[in-house]
Amino acid sequence: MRISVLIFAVFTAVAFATAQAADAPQKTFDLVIVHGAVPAPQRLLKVEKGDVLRVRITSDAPGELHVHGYRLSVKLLPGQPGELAFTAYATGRYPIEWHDAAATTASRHRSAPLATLEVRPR
Ligand SMILES: [Cu+2]
Repeated sequence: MRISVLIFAVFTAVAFATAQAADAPQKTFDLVIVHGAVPAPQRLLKVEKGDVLRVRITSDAPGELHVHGYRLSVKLLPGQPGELAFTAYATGRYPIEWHDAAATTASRHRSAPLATLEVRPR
C-alpha cells in the first residue's frame, strides 16, 4: 500500500517535471466528439517527439477517451470538458479511441479509432 502510494507520487512528480520543460514546444488540440466521431480535420494529431501536448475534449455522450500506447485515458460527461496534458516521449502512430459508456465491453476496443496521434522524430 505504502509502496504504491510512493510510486504514484514519484510518477506524478516525473510527469509534472516533463510537462513543465520550458523549451519544449506546446501544441494544443481540440477534439469535439459528436455521435462518437470528430470532424475530419481533428482526426490526425501531428506532433514531434518532445512536444508538450494539451488535448481538450468535449463529448455529447458519456464515455472514456484512450490514447493507446501512451496508456492515457480521460472520462467525459456531456457538458464537462476533459483535458490530457502530456509529453510526446515516443515516436510512432497511436490510436485515440472513444469508448461510449453505453457500448458493451466486447465492442469497446473493436471500434475504429476516433483519431490518430502521430509523433515524428525531431
Ligand atoms: Cu481504448
